[in-house]
Amino acid sequence: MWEGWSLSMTDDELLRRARRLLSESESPAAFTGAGMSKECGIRTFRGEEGFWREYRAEDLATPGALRKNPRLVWEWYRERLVRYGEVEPHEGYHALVEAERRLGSLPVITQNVDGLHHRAGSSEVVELHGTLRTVSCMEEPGRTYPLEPELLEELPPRCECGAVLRPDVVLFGEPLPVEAISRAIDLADSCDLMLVVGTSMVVFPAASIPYRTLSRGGHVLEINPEATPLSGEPGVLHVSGGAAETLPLLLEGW
Ligand code: BV8
Repeated sequence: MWEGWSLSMTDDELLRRARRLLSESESPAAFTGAGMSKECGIRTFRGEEGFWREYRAEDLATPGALRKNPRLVWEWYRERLVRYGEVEPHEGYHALVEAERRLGSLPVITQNVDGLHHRAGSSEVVELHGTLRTVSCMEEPGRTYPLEPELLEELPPRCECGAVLRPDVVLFGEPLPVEAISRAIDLADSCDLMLVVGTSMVVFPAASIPYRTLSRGGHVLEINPEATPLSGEPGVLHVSGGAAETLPLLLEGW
């Protein structure tokens, strides 16, 4: 039942409500975006540092850019991959794993391709926007290789057949993997609480997932230092804060 959370609540009261929502949840799920990895030192897409050189993700993460300038697109992905190898999951990731242990399950639906939820130990990670763990031949799409660092010594990486290899991420204008979006929809439709962490809620169809939970009377606990289009929706408790410091706070006292 939506009691309505007045915005005049103190931070302590907000945290107390947030802790209660999480600790009393019988079927929680999490939905994360680039902000989840910000305190690992990985840039977000649309924050102040959302540009890479003079490009935006929407310019680079497209099939056209990959065909027209595969070297440039791979320079961007290689830089990100190198960064992923330099960082560790922060306390917020481990808090999600601890919450999973206490609650029995906490599937994580993520838009991120940095693999940090896997490394932190979450049991189920649904990668809506694909992965950088593997690459595929652009001429023979079924031909997939693990993305080993030596593949990136020469850019763009090439298949044994000579064609350019593409990262197995979902580029703009491409459909999401059927299995991932179906599983995400099932989770959104069956969870009583969705923890939404570090996403600007602007990329669709991924951003429609938390709305599904709300539309069925589920609650959303949003962790983000900024407000998003989701923040003011009925059924959403927005806690303004960073993932690394806020998620561990939610585990206190229960
Ligand atoms: C599709 C690839 C159709 C891998 C990504 C107009 C309106 C609406 C939609 C569209 C439109 N025009 C086009 C579209 C569709 C388009 C889209 O949504 N565009 C947007 C930009 C308008 N969507 C698509 O193209 C999708 N495909 O629609 O296909 C179709 C269907 C059938 C058949 C054929 C075609 C595909 C979208 C997937 C694109 N690929 N990634 C990669 O390189 O990473 S998207 C990219 O954006 C990443 O995955 C990223 O995760 C995702 C979303 O961004 P966020 O994660 O939210 O990150 P952002 O930087 O935006 O925000 C960070 C947040 O963190 C902020 O809120 C910030 O306040 C917060 N934060 C900061 N610090 C912290 C923090 N939070 C917590 N703690 C902190 N410390």
